[in-house]
Amino acid sequence: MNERPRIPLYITASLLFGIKTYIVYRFMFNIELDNSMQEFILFINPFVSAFVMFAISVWFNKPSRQMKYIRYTGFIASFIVFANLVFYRQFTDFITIPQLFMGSNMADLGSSILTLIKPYDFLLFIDTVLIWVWSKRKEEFVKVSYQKRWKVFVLSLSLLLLAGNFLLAEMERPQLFTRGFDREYLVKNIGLFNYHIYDIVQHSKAESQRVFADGNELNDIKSFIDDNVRINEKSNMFGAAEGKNVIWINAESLQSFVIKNELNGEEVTPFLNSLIEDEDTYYFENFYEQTGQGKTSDSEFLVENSMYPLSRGAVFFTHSTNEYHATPEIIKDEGYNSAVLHANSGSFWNRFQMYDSIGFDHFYDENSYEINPDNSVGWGLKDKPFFEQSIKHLQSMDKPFYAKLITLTNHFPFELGEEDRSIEPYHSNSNTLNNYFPAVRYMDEAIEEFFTLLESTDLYENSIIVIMGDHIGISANHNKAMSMYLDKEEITPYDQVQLQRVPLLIHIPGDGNGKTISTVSGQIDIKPTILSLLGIDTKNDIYFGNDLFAKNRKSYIALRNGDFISNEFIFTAGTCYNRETGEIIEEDTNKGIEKVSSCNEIRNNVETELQHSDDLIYGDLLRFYDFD
Ligand code: GP9
Ligand code: MN
Repeated sequence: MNERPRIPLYITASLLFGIKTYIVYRFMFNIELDNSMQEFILFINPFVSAFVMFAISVWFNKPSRQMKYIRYTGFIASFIVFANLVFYRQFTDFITIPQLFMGSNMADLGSSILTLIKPYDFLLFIDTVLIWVWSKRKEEFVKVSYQKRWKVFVLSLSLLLLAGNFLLAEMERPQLFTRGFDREYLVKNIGLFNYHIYDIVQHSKAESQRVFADGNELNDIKSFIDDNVRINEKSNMFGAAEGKNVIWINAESLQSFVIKNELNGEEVTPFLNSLIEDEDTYYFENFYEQTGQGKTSDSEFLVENSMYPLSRGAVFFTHSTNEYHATPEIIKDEGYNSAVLHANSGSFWNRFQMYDSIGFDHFYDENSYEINPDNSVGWGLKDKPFFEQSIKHLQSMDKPFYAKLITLTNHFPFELGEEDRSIEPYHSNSNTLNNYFPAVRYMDEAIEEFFTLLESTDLYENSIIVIMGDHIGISANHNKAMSMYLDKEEITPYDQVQLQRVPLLIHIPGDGNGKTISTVSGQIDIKPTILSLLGIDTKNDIYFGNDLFAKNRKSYIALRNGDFISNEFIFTAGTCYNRETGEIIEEDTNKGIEKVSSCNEIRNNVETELQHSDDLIYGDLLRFYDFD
């Protein structure tokens, strides 16, 4: 028998797993590295995490148990990497614990998920398979029961390595753990596994917040709103739509970059473009989506509550039984009847439950529609038949009503049959972006047909129609193709924020004063705007946005990750940009964001505001608030 030096299996497993994870970080996630320190931390953290994970095996006395531990741990850990990778391809983000409980949504993703899995993903399990096979062979590795001294030594070494890693991370990014709302920073500094542990701790902390809340927290929040958000004068549009129906169109994944833009010399959204020019339409060209992981549901949450969705998970899932004071509930007192129309399963995004909590009277879900293979594509009923069939529901509703129609066809992966394509796909390395254009055009045509239908009834004259893009459709994963389409050298962090603009059109038949408005604005502003248009006072309400037509509006729009857009600045990736020119004003090269002074004042406000909104939700504080 040949004499081979025998190494413990947990060492080999750690090395292989470390190399693999490093490759995934470096080449499969799109993690930004600004300096060599960050590169170094990103290089060491996979090995540290893997060692901590596998070294625990020495505590098992029986060698066979040690082997078993290493096998299963390796497999589970590989699966976690794989799941994050698939998730990342869709959301450019990492999984959070609350997200795992949105499993029913994940399952509903169906065909979308399959397009996110690549054939070469099986390579992620290669080390695990090797270790599995090797661990079953007798001679290859040291297989002994370790002495207590050795166990303690290995444990101490793990902790020391971990502490070293955290120390470097904290030096590189001060206050990483207290401010950790940017998941990419966390993953690049402490690694995927430690990030997940951090996330679990955060989750438990948030859960306990509700239990210990007693309502005293409201005083601070109320004074923050009174001092920084509330405007006391009414805008000149107050009551402009009093007594009218509100027909709200949630335009799935519609981003502003396609508006008034062309593909192969053709307009992408000819109808919306003409609607924007209409004298009855107010178009907001600097309107930002502010959603987090809850996508459509987050945009709905923002719109109805003027509060921020959560930085982790979808508030529709995590806090659907909270007390809210949302638009549908408020307008009920003014005689309004409210409904959502959406031809998808009512459990998706936990809508049944949440709509009840925010006070919608009725939900026309997929059971209220005739859906068959001929009128469906991708996610379900196509937008044209959806609008067509929705008219009769609108007609049957008690007036005045507030009705939200949620479209579906323009959803990732933007599938569309040849017969529904009025423009050809784009040509780039991203099929997602390529197919986006014909799908957007289809939605544009569907909305046009809906307008025609409305005009043939008396609904049109008696309603205002609002169209809003819910969130981005093209993630940063497609930046190469996007830069090609936009004719830019690259998509900078500044461009990325600007791509978070979604169209908002408020169409008021007979108004005649419509125009394009450039105010910096966002989804947080919708509730106060709608209520003001309907002539409803919000004196005592809790909200974080302003009437879009008001003077003296709050000067910034906060994005869910803490970035913001103000009249002067765009703050993102630790850098302060001039909003209009995109020029860098101050850069955070290395040592924390404290130095970026021009943006600092607003940054503090943004942080406080997001914190207050989170506290309201985590503590379920509105249950203590007297709105009258
Ligand atoms: C599903 C639809 C799409 O019902 O609202 O949700 P999204 O994936 O865009 O959040
Ligand atoms: Mn959506």
